[in-house]
Amino acid sequence: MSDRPKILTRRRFLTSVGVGGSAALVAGCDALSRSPDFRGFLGTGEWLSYRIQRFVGGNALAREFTEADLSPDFRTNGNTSARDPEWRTHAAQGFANYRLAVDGLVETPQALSLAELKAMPSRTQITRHDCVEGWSAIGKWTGVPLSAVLDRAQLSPNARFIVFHCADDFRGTPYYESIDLVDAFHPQTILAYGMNDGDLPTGHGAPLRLRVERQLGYKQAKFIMRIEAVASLAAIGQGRGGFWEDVSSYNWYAGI
Ligand SMILES: Nc1nc2c(c(=O)[nH]1)N[C@H]1C(S)=C(S)[C@@H](COP(=O)(O)O)O[C@H]1N2
Ligand SMILES: [Mo]
Repeated sequence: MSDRPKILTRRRFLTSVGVGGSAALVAGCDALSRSPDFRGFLGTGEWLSYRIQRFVGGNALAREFTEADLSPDFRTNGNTSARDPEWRTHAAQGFANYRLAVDGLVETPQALSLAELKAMPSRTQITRHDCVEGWSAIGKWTGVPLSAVLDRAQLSPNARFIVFHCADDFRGTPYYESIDLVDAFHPQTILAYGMNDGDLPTGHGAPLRLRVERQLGYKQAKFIMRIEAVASLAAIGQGRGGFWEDVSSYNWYAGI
């Protein structure tokens, strides 16, 4: 059986539903849409793009590249170091005593050393980083799938979002980011401790940074100290799911 009719049907469907139709169709089909704090801070267009990308794209993979595509110079952006005293102590000790805290709505909170993280399953991927400011770079990232870390901590049934607390700040306001569980368990979502076959450089977020490959640069949290599972983002920062979301109204869902 050919799958051509299916494709045609889907294409016809996609071109035939208007914005109103899509909105009606995508609304209400899962628990997320019943989360008032979540719906409340997404703009109408952002909410639609989130729902349509989830509905059409499903768990699609971001494009992966080859060694030949690697950018000779992957620039840094945002903070290139952190002020948190705990992070500074760890940095001075080569992160030998660093522990990633995994807590919040989990059955078994964790405090994982880099050695423990490196002993877990690992994934290496060559992907393109797209910054909202208009530059892109291709890099090779190695890390532990976030899913493996979350499985180890055992999410509670009411966990809905994963929050990444970072060691750096802008004028005293800590950097943080958050993603939903679809992205958290996506196979290309990793906590990277390696870049381009070496340790993750300080400027790129040592010792650990997020790669969530289907979203823009500001979601790729650097200098991660703590991962928190929550049911709602309302009580974190100013409640919009991330530093730039709070201070500059960036979209929480920054799908590429
Ligand atoms: N903790 C933290 N994470 C961060 C930032 C930051 O300033 N602090 N900047 C973000 C932005 S806007 C981009 S484009 C990327 C830059 O990553 P790079 O420095 O590895 O290029 O990190 C993102 N993650
Ligand atoms: Mo960015």
